[in-house]
Amino acid sequence: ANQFGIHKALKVLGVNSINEGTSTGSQKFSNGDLIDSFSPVDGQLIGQVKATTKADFDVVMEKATSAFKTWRTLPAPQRGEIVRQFGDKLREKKEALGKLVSYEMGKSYQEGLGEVQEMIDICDFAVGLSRQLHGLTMHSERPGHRMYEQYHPLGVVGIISAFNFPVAVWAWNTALAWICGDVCIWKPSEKTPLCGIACQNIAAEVFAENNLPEGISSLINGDYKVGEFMTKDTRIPLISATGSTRMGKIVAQEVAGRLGKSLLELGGNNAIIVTPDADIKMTVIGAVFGAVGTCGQRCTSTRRLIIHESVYDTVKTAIVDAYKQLRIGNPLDENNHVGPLIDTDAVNMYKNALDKVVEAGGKIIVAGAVLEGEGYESGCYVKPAIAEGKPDFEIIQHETFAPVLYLLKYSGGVENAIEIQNQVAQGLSSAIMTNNLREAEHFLSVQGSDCGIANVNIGTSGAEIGGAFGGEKDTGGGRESGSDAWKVYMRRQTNTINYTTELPLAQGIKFDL
Ligand code: UN1
Repeated sequence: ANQFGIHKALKVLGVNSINEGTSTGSQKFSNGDLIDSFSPVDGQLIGQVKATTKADFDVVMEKATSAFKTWRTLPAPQRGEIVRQFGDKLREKKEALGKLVSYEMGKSYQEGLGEVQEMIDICDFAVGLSRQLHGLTMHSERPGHRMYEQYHPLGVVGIISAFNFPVAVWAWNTALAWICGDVCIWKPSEKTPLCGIACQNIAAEVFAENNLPEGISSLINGDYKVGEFMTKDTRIPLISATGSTRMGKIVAQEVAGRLGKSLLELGGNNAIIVTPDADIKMTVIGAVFGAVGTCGQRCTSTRRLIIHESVYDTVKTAIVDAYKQLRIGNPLDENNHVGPLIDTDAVNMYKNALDKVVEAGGKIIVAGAVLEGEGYESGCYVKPAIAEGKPDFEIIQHETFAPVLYLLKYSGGVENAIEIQNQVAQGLSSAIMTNNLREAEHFLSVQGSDCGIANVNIGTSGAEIGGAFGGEKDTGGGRESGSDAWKVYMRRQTNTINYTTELPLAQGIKFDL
């Protein structure tokens, strides 16, 4: 991989062969076992990270709690200025970080850069927002009274992120939480711990340059047990977790048990509806990128195409042809479209999905395969596959985090396609390809898509940071990133002020003494 400048990137990012996995900023320490980070690109050991022990975590909590007392008193626009500096550092290190994301996670270098761009964009968004943490004013029912609401920071925010967006999802959370006056503790996926080290190094530099206390940004590392340090800790009012529905249900119960808040961004089972009025060329681009981009490992990846019977064969042929053009290989080589899956467990899930769809009576129309030979030594490279099936097949109800696309046929009106689309447990992203206004509006209406994201003439993946990101049902209900997602990182307070010499009671109650 070094021909692609990986060693230089690691150096720029301050990632060593052995790294302290616990950090409160410039202070780094860690007493847990070593976590290995192997690249799915070439199977090489990139580096190791020392996991966080409970005792290490207690130090982090102490620093975070005390840093919060300082950070919350900084005016929000000044906090925005710190986030602006962080965004500038990300711009400087964009190529290096994009490369590490690509090498450690396996997505294409272009997508690695795109992910860092999302971090930069959310910083810009947060900087502007730092002057717009608006509440409302209300009219009091009593004379000489004023009522308004204001937003205060929550405190320590715990972030648990997944391997597939190893840096951006942290930034969506942390940039907003910071301008809101919160301090953050981040546990990245144990499959991409070096991305965590790199990001924390960048953040630590900014806080140190501004003489801000340790603990505004902290990093912990390890498996779900380290995540539990946070979910069980009553000093953490909000846990933001991204990952599988299985993980989300455990986190939600743990956090709800202590009446904490959780922000969940879990699995998707995203579909594109292709109607008789679809632009086929656009459909093919949207569907193919959605299904094979990031090797099918986005929570917004396209898993199902629900195609009208009248255009079914045309769409099928066009997509099968497009799959023939796909180049699979080292994602750092910009000639390739598709990189590896994250690890061999993921490869097994991919193989299992293909077996299951055949067992259920489905038909494979683009065969899958685990690639072997030169360049594929890691054992993580697979061929994107397409299968035809029925909407209610068990396996099609599941999110398989791999490039397996299911083609489903519908007949009659668009409402039939919408019914198929909505009949899965997940509700993240959805799309319709149509030039028919009635169909598009129906899809967006109350009787339409039940997902958090519903697009017209765009695929399911690649949402912009400016909108609220998240979904319903098994997707967890959380919203991150743009719009008013910031509100979840703050506590709301309603204030009523009496500027008279009387004390009239609300609801007209008389209480004479
Ligand atoms: C994720 O897969 O967890 O919409 C996030 C997209 C990206 C974010 C995906 N902007 O595909």
